[in-house]
Amino acid sequence: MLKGKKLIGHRILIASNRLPISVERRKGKAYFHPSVGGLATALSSVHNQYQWWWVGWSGTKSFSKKIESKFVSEFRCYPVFLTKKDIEKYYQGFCNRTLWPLFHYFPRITKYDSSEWDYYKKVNQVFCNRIVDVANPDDVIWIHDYHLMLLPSLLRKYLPEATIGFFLHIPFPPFGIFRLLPWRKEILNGILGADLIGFHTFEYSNNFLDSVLCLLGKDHELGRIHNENRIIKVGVFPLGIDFQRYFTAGKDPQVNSEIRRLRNIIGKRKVVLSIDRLDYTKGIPERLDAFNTFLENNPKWHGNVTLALAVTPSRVNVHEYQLLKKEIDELVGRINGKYSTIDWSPILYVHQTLPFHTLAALYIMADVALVTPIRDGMNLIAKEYIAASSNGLGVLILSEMAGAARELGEAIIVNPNNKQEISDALNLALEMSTKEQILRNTTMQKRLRFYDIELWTRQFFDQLFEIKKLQETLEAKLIDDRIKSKLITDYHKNNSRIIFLDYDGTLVPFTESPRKSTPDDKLLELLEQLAEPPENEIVLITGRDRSTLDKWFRKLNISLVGEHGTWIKTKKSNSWEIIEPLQSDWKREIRPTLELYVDRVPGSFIEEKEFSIAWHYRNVKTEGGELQAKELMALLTSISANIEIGVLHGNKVIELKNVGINKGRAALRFLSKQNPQFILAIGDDSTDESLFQLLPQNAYSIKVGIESSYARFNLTSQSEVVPLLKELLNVTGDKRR
Ligand code: GDG
Repeated sequence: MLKGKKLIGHRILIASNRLPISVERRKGKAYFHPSVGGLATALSSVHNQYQWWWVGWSGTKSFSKKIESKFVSEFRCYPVFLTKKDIEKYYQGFCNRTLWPLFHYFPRITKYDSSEWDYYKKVNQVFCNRIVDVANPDDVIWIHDYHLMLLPSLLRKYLPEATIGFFLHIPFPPFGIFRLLPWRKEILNGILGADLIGFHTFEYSNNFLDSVLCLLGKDHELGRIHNENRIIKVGVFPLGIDFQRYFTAGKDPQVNSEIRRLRNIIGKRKVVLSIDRLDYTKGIPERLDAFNTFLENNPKWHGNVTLALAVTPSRVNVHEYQLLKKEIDELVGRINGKYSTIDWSPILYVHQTLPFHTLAALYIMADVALVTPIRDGMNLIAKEYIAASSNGLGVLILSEMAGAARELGEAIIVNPNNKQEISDALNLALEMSTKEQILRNTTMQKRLRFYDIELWTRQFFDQLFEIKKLQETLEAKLIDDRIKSKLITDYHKNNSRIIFLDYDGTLVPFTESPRKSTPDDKLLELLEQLAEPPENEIVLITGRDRSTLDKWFRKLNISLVGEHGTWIKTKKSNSWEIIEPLQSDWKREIRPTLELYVDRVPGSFIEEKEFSIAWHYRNVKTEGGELQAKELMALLTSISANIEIGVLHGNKVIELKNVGINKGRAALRFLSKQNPQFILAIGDDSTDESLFQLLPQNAYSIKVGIESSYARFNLTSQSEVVPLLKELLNVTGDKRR
């Protein structure tokens, strides 16, 4: 396993649907050429800098050993072979007819076909097998995009220690849309096999985290999720470009001669540029409609402006794309038919993949770039256009629905469905002063130059290694036999001991209702045995109210702390004492809000204690519980802003209590009086952190669950707590063991 080390010297295995190189056979000869597309273009510039290897579909179902070895030796690519049926069902089917529209917020055209889903699973397994075949133990595996969302977890089964990153290039839809997918949980669990999961924007990562919470019940802390005994991280990495490549393109003689050639065709007219892959998410018909509105409203521009419309062929075998192509052809024909004169056509239209020098020439020439996708993960065209403007001229009109709009705020931002707004933006852009153009563009360029593709890659790997390191740290904190035997020896060696034990989630598992978590005889007996040696002080420190604690534990010779540190009853005093005089009238104001949520969320209920009040939603059957909890949390935080009340989001419960009251403070009462030589504290909840935090270095503080904590050690699960306590007793030679 790669242990928190740097990238250099490690192979990086990139897995993506397509290899960056395709092979084509013509007249018995094989021709290799680079693939066009966001990911291939973006990574090609850094591909050669590291020890990068690529695993992906080769474009065919097989080819000769000779070609395969050329792929490996010359291009560092391991081809994956897929059959015609695989491509039809997995790629054209599940990827393009299900995931692509759904993830781009087009649920109405999304198809759900279980046989296509079966192929999606199959192909992900094919990729997995190929990677398992070629991966070295120290390789870093970087999986890209929606075609391979099951791959992280599949790989994790075969390579449990592997370092795996996953990046999604398209949007992740809001929970309300994602939940429509019949295989939603499988997809989430598939992605969660990665150590680091990256998205272009906060919106997408929040959508993903919402879905993980609502569908799998897993919450996050600063993007960190606890998944199957591993901490993993969700982060935001807006994809950058190879800035210098575009910024210096104007110096290339081939680009310059292309500019001259195009100028001859277009003349002195202003150029509005539109370049996209042929896709309904890119909003091409809507853009043409808006251009029509612009011509309608602005006769002064007739004959003076040309829309250079380049549509790159894509998914040519998919019916919807063929229909879209037809629609665009017709719209262009209609607009040109309506406005053309003998020496001017408003739209110059090409449907082909342009060579780089033509693309760069168009970027440099264009007075305006009209980039108005209906929904787009990022959109690199917008960034490339700005980067190519070495003289600072040109105006970008950008859809607010593109991820790139988060970074390119100096562009004219528009709603892609608002024809009038786009028409006005065109007017504004065509008349913008050069001074303002330069001001806007240089600001954006500064950002793009800094946050380029290299930094993007580096930041992704830095965070990947960071989370790996955290996993190692937590692994090292896991109580193993060595730590356990030291704990037992220390317990045995010292003759003044204090043991703090949380109750729910620590001594007993969570149940549907707090009332059902009654301690059984075995647990009571264990506590009694622990409390028996006179040198032991056992403190049960919990969020429970004092009457419940009395009912369950009054016969035991132990101290009790209730309501997270509000009430203390020491074994000597035998009466409850409040930690400080507290107010409780605020509960009257808060209760109606909680009652509203009890009405709204079936299965939730209120638990009221003397100085705290809690809303439980453990029994809520629908996924909505977590969303409602989030909403309630936000509401309560704002309601309680001006009163001395803290709002805590615990395990399936939201609890309000007086500020400054916590388990740590209550524990101090015991520690300051007794000065024990041996301290043990075990708890599973965020409320236990205040206790862990104040304990001395040599104390045994144990967090139940593999999560970051102030505790020195971790136990994997609640079921290990009672056995650990029993082991302590066994060594002391307790007579009733
Ligand atoms: C996905 C997401 C996200 C395009 N036409 C030609 C050509 N291109 C190059 C461009 C650019 C890339 O292809 C297209 O980038 P987009 O960002 O528009 O991306 P998608 O292909 O839709 O890809 C997208 C991207 O992944 C990256 O994460 O931004 O949101 O959908 O680099 O320059 N290049 C050449 N000729 C063309 O005709 N040479």
